[in-house]
Amino acid sequence: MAKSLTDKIIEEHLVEATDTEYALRIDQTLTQDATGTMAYLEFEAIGLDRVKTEVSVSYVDHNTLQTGFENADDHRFLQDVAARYGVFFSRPGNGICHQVHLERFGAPGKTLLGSDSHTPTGGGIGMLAIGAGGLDVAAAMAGMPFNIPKPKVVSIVLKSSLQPWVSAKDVILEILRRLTVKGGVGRIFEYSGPGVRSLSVPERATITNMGAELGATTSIFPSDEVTLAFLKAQGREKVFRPLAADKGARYDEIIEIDLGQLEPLAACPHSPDQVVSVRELSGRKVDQVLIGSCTNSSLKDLLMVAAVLKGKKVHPDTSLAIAPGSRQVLEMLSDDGSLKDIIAAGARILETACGPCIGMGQAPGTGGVSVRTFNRNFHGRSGTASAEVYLASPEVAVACALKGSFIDPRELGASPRVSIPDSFLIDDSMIIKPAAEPHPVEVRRGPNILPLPKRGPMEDTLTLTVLLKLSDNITTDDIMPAGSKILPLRSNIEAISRYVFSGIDPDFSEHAKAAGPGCILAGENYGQGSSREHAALAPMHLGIKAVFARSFARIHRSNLINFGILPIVIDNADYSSLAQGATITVKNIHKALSGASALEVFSVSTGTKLGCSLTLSGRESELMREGGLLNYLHKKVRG
Ligand code: MIC
Ligand code: SF4
Repeated sequence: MAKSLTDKIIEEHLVEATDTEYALRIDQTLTQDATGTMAYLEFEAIGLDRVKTEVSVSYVDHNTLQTGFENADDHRFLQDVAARYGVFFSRPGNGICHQVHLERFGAPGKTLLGSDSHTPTGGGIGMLAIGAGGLDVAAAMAGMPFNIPKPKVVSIVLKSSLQPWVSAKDVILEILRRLTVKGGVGRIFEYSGPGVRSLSVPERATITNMGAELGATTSIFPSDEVTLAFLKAQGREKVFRPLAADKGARYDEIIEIDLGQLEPLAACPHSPDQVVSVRELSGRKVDQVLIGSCTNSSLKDLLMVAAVLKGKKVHPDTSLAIAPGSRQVLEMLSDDGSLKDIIAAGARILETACGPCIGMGQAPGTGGVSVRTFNRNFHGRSGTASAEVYLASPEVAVACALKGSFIDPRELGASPRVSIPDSFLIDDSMIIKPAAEPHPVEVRRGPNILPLPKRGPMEDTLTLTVLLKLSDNITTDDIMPAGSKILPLRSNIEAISRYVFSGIDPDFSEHAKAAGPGCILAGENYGQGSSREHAALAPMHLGIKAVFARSFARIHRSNLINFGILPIVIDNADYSSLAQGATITVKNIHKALSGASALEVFSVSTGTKLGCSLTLSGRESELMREGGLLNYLHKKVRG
């Protein structure tokens, strides 16, 4: 039978298939510092001596602003732990995990599991690359398969090629416009068609990166002569293998996009799917432009930006800042003089890291309009609650920086032509190899790195207060905000839990602790966005035992299960009738987890039975019974 590319890679890595799930062998893992400290604490708790994957890499790119001892201590812990357990360590300053992984480790046909939701960036080079919580990545490093719900495979057929000034960002913005931030849940997007050949690997990676904003499990491009050229230029052609779907492969859905018909687009505040054409925004004043992030910080992107800026000056009322995605990109910009053009135009050069994308500096002024080449513009994520953040391509962003207001870059005249070189500058000296002998390595822990909190055994009956009633599409940034003040607390759950839901209710954590066991009531797509398991761990610490939602985002649902929080789907009528402050009783939990009978949920005030369901796979029920994934793994690995 003709197979899709997704089917082929899944088949090669299949450990087990049930009616609802695939268990996949994981070849590579990546972690970043904001999720990595927990992931390695969890790996340590599993109790193995070395990772069992082909390649595991620990990156430092999120918490690079060192305003106190915490982040530097975390970096040192991560470096020690990498040496000790057989993990490559990419030093701070070497670049953003997804960009560096694509350049130096990505390989077609391999599976990659990363503790970051934008891990699907690797799909640009033909990997099956999936984002997950840190504990799932720790399990993969311990050699355990990773389970995904059987996905729908969607074919996106690309036709013709992009017009000048239109770029890969516009392709994914167009898909977000059509499908929304919920449109990819349970799906893998597989790209094909004659338009694929016209896109370089970094452009493909922009598209697969931002597929995360669709809620997709992942996105993938074929591995072809363009992939080979990229790998050759990185001195890594040895890992190349051609990969594509068979002719006549069947898909669950098919979407066609004529690249030649696309125009420059932008996502308006406060969601990546609020997409309009840049023409419609024309003339609106822009206070700040930021270029970078794992979506758009490749050499190609920044060569384009430099070419547009050459000989010109940034508008006096607009601040332009640029964070190259990797040291390789920065060094090459410096070597060919492009960096000089960028600096001379008045741009502010930032460290090669996530930086402002995760609220590490560059917060806009009050009510400021910021145009960013990033992938998320959730309310408050920039660090300024009143800011208006737009997402757009580097071409649109740089045009706005020159003009001081929104402008369709096609108004700038002929577009500069840039292409990626035949060979990149290769210097892996900032990637430290693991120690040959693990045992002598001492793992140093700063005072902010505290042991993992534990959840007791699963209760059979729970009486819970509804601590918050929320609407649709609540993000993990809403649940567990990031930014320069809160991110340094990622290794200290007690301290970070004070900020749970703080953007919605600054006193939430106090209320939650005072109320006793609690739950959250939410609409659809609860927990969209990042993979941060702190959005489950910290609520667990505050005594939250269940989330009742209309539906859940994939990674967050898994994180809730991993930490023993019940992800219960509630029907619309009961969602509407319940109010904040209500009390809910959940009965029969153990029987429901063993499949013997259904969960029983009642509203205490009215006595009525609520329309709720708890749908877990066999494995998920088992680990819930054990009190979460860590206890379950401990048992499995140690026997
Ligand atoms: C993000 O873009 O939201 C992050 C920060 O990279 C997160 C991970 C985290 O919260 O540490 C993600 O995307 O998973
Ligand atoms: Fe870093 Fe932003 Fe990418 Fe997250 S989305 S990995 S914060 S650059």
